[in-house]
Amino acid sequence: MPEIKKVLIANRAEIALRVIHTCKELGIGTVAVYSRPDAASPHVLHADESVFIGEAASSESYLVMDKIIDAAKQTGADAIHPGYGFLSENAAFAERCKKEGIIFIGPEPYAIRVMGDKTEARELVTKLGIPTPPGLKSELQDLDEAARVADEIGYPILVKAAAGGGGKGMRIVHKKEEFESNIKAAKSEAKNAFGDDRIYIEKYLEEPRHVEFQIMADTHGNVVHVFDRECSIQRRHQKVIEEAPCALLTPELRQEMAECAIKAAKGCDYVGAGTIEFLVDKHLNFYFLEMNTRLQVEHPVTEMISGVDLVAAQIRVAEGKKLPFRQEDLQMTGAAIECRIYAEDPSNNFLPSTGMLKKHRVPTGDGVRVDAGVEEGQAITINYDPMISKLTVHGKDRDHAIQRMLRALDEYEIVGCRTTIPFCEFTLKHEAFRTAKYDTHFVPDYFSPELLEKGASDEVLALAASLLKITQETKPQQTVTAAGGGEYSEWWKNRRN
Ligand code: MV4
Repeated sequence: MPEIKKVLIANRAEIALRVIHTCKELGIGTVAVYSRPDAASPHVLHADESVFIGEAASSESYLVMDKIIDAAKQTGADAIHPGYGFLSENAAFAERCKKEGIIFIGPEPYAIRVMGDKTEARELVTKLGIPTPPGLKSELQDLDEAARVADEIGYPILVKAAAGGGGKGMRIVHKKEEFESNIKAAKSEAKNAFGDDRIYIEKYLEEPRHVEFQIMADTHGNVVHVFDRECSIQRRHQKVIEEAPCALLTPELRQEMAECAIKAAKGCDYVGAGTIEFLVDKHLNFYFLEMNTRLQVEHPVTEMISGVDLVAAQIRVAEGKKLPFRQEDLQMTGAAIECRIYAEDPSNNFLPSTGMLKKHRVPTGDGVRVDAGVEEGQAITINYDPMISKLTVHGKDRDHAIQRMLRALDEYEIVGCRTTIPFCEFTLKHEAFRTAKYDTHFVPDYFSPELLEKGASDEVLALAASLLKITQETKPQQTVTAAGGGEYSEWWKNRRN
């Protein structure tokens, strides 16, 4: 395999910048592609070269294989990093790159195809002895047979689309009488959404937690896991807050789940960075959900607890090099939390909040990482995902990471659009989150807009600041007491090394 000298990043915003950063550190050239509204975006300005690929609609730019391949040829890029979304889990695109002699930084088309088909993935991992939720072994063929299985495993039942994933095309069936009508509706929905009406059924797990494992595999048969993440804080299947490691797992359970994750990766000859998603129920039973064959949005929490540069590992593995670490070389240190900062209004049903980013002042300091795709002065439009940035912090333990995140959220200044920062603050202060006793229903169970702290106007803030100054100046000097209860508390340690 040849060395990669120039990478075209077939993506935009924060993830394009994330890949560019590592390429630069590795001395690899970078090519950005951009749509018309992205012409002056940071990912274009930071790349060595850039190629215009079309209009705002993704279907005319970031999703057009021919344009991406042409851009790579035109600039002499020897590899393409797809980021997440867009063409990242498109087996035909990976195949096309191969045919054109361009390295696709990701798994082989076979792995993308198998894991992209949720019933095939289910069949494959079941054969490998990995637990899946009780249900039909493969896609639903016969309605009477399916109804019998539903009776056996018991209601509620979840109907899922084979071509779905990420929560698209799911329906909960609560009782027998609603089974047939729901199956028919789900089929027609799936046909409309994916052009594929195959569905399957599973027992609906009631209060699950979403726990996923990061794996990394090379072309020499080495597969390691880079620990786990918990992503149960979601809103309409959109993750909002993720953490690593998952606070629920014991070392034994982590080991057992990691072995399953590695088995799943080996079972589809996986190469590169991948994620195996599980649901964990309140009895700590775990079930395989799906495998994502790409770098995930939330990969920074894994990088922070492991010290691994996942993008660098992806690139080296794509060159055919061996993984630079063995399982026993990897260690988890402390805890990390990521908050996705969206241009959405949490006090108004998370409505997209577009506008000019008049001010974008990001938090700084030890253990704070900001992956932003937009800069001050740029407009937030409805053309793409409304994510402004990912704010990730690392602390010596979970409590420390929570405190650090609250500090960082407080420091974050955005003017020009509403953001999900108040929602993140609400969550991080919530008892259920602080005690790590939460599941995928956190948002519907606990959140309502009235519970958000009212944002104060600039005048009120200025007044409050001057009042605070006066009270502090007149307050008697605080006495300094020793930290902890006599025990050496290591309060001075930032990380747990
Ligand atoms: C489930 C489930 C309960 N039982 N499967 C949602 C996204 C897709 N990846 C699968 N999902 C679920 N599958 C069974 N058998 C509940 C969900 C689910 C969920 C999963 C993870 C995170 C958030 C979620 C929110 C609602 C439902």
